[in-house]
Amino acid sequence: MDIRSQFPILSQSVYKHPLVYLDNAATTQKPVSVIETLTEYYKTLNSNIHRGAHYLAAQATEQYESVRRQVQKFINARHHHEIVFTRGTTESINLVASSFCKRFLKEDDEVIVSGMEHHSDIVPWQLAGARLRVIPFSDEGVLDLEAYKNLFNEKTRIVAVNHVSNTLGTINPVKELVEIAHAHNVPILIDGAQSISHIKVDVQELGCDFYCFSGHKMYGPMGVGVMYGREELLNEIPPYQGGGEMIKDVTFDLTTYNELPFKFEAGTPSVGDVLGLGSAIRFMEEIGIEQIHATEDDLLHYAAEQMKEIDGMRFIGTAPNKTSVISFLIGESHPYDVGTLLDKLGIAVRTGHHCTQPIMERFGIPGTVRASFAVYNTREEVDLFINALKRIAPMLM
Ligand code: C6P
Repeated sequence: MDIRSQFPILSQSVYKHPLVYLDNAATTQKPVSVIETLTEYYKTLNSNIHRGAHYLAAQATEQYESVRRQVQKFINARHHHEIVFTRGTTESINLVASSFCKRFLKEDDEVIVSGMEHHSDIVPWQLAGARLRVIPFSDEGVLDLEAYKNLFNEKTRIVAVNHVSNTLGTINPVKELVEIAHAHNVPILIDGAQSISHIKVDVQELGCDFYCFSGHKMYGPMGVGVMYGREELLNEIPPYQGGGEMIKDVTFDLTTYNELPFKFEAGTPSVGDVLGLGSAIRFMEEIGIEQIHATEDDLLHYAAEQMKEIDGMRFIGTAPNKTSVISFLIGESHPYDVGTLLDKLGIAVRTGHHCTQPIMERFGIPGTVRASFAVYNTREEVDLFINALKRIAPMLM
């Protein structure tokens, strides 16, 4: 497959420079197949699912449910009803935090998170009333597992950590984190927003209890995400939102809830986006996750090696096991200035705290510049990025 030609958005110029899109950790671009799935859905299939007694509704329902099975296979979940569609990682974690804590959290109970969590894996637990205990990490961006073991006590209710840090790129040792949590009889949620498009995810292999991710970071549409949960736990926790579809019977005195996964899918879902997610999975499977990882890893090392040679370059996050994310600063210059100058040369990166303010506090910095690669990026684009950095670095020192 000619990967590049699948992404029409990439062949444009900005400020008279070819666009070099290196903001893939924020969102990936969409291949033609995903775009066509969305337009075809609205041209030929649009209808409300699980309800209508007509042809279109039946077709849309069948396709929506077939994507659930596709996701089940993609992450190797045991049952298709363990796959809940949400609007994205943020909603998935809010769902678990709210429902799990309603069922299991008592006053003064604790949730263990890591110091490198996205705000989406911090704030929902705080909203649910938990006290947070935090796993520290080294200057390279590696979690301190000994410190982690010492955070458990009789008040620990759940652990919530990311698989990959969006700011540091670190791939965390999820299997080990799961084993340690389970040795303490504590369940564990994994935020997979930054792993799902880069490395193989097998939820049974990992042994985690919840796994959350977004479609838009894996070549799919915005507005759709997944919350995987182990059947036993999903049966134990209450619904998140009330409304249509999530009920069995409603009276003014008592409501009973639908079976899994519908108990957690209140209201009309984003059907077209779910179908688009199915297309995105097909796109990834056609290339193969190993090939995706190999391409991105090559770009990561090719870029990092050349960046090292630039005066004033400071890397934030140098763990040995990383995905294709490079966070950096040039001397004492503000990340926003670097990002703005790169933008004027056609290079799209993200600047700021990346919704991980505790990481910035840990390093005593205002933010970073972040370049992140996807499977459609090329060495030629890295060359343009490096040339741009070489041009702007002297202006900032
Ligand atoms: N990180 C970034 O530029 P949503 O917005 O719901 O799709 O994903 C939230 C989220 C949760 N966890 C991690 C590790 C993430 O990286 C993100 C989203 C984007 O890094 C936008 S802030």
